[in-house]
Amino acid sequence: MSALSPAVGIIMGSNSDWPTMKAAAKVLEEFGVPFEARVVSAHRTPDLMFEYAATARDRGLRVIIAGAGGAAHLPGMVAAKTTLPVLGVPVQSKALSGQDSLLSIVQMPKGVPVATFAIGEAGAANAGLFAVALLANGDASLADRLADFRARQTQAVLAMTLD
Ligand code: RP5
Repeated sequence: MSALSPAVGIIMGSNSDWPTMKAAAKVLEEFGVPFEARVVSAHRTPDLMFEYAATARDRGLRVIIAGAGGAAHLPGMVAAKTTLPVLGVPVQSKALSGQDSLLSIVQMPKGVPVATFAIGEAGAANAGLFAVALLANGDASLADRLADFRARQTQAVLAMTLD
């Protein structure tokens, strides 16, 4: 996390989600995007969740990445209380392997969107990259770093060999 005022808020329903959500934090760190990360639960800390979402824009956040597992209402409820873009990450649950999380997050009613990512770490990393892409719209240097990242990724794949 950076000393600069955070542009991205990473929230999650439990500290058990952190091993997954760390993948988003890692991406933001790599791109030098200031962020904050904390546990905010839709069901277990509903008042905190409302306050977090309602004050997010005034605190300077530009994007919220919200991860949750099971009955994963956090991204949708946060989206209900802010007009900031909310990126939802379905955390892999034990009982249903994250299918429950995915469907809970993706099936938002018309009018309150949540951008929904893949289940687990890949989804968290992509939510981080998507946050970078959103912020890069108003930041040419960040846009250059994102283009460099893509170019390096392309080169890495082109260099792949098989036994
Ligand atoms: C959800 O319940 C959390 O997002 C987490 O994925 C799941 C399990 O939470 P813990 O029982 O590990 O705290 O609210």
